[in-house]
Parts: sequence; structure tokens; C-alpha cells
Amino acid sequence: MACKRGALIVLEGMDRAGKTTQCKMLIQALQQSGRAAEAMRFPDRTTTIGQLINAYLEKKSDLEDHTVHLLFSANRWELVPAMKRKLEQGITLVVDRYAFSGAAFTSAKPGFSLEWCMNPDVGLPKPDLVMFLQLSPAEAALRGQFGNERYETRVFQNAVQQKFELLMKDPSVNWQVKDGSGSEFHRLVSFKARRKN
Ligand code: FDM
Repeated sequence: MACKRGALIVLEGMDRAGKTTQCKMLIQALQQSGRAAEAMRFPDRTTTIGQLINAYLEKKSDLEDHTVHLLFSANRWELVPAMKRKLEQGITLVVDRYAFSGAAFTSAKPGFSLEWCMNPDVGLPKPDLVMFLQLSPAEAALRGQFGNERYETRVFQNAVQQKFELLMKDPSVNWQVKDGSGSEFHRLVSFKARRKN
């Protein structure tokens, strides 16, 4: 029996916007409605490349900025065969961060253009839907302190938010901005992904 391709759904957003929780809720909702759905996240820290990234994020190692950018991208590319296999099997993938985080975080560093940052990810499977969880700085502050990982500072996060805003202007991407505060997000479960089968 021919099975429909799964949807590729990406969640992006600022730190503490609740992406991980919302990914779990979305998967549960999809599964309850009878659809096969699985979670993925980037960086995937379990692979050899992912471990290099993990050490960098935990500040246990330093990597040159271009180099680490390319490692984040390579970490996506190494999982593309598995992603394609699952999508073809009809499994919907709910992905916590993707190439948009890659471009937003690196281009928030001095000397990086958005265009350069986006190039290594050209050709990745295109998401059917990218949800951006919006959270005001005030609400984010109420959710507690930043952690100790690299990039977890208010100044850098503000710069990243501005880059995301530029990325969201791309009409070729099916962006949906969701309020990450309060209970608005619960309505997410009734989302309709635009799908190309
Ligand atoms: N990050 C994430 C990047 O800098 N580039 C990327 O391509 C990706 C996917 O890594 F600060 C950053 C974003 C965040 C950090 O993310 C790890 P999680 O979601 O906290 O694991």
C-alpha cells in the first residue's frame, strides 16, 4: 500500500521559548490522531560531529567560528539519509531547530553575512512548516536565568532574534509565528501543515 510522505515540521525560537516542550506536545497530538511522528533535534549531540559541537557549546573546547558553523551544517547533512527514509515511510518529523538556527546564530557574530551562513545548508530537505515561537524578552526573563552554554547571554540572544526576523521575511518558507507565552500554544495542535506530497 502506498503511504503518504510524512511532513517535516520545524520548531525555531529563542532560548526558553519552550521549543522542546512544544515539540513533545505536537508529537503526542499527532500520534493521538493516528499519525506516525518522531522527534529530532539539532544539533544532534550524539554523533561524532555532534560531540565536537557539544564540547564547543559547553565551552570545553574552542573552535574557529566558520569551522563550527560548518560543523553544525554537517551535523544536519549527516542525518539527511535517515530523515528522508523516515519521511518516505510516512513518518512526520518534528524537528527542534534546523538550518534557520544555524544562519541566525552564526550571522549574529561579527563579520558573517546571512547569505554566507545559509549556503552550506542549501539543498537540505525543505520543511513543510516552520513554527517560530515568539517570546518577549520580559517573559523570557520571568522564565529564569540563562544557562551556562555558549550563546546564552541577553545581548547575543537579542542579535539572534533580529536575524530570525530577517529570515522570516523569506516568502519561500512556510513560516508561522506562534506566541510562546501562556497557553496560546496549545492551539498549535490543530495546525495544518502545508504539504507537498
Ligand atoms: N545552534 C544551533 C547554532 O549555533 N547553530 C545551529 O545550526 C544550531 C542547530 O546551538 F544556542 C545553537 C543554538 C543554541 C545551541 O541548541 C544549542 P539547544 O537547542 O539548546 O540544544
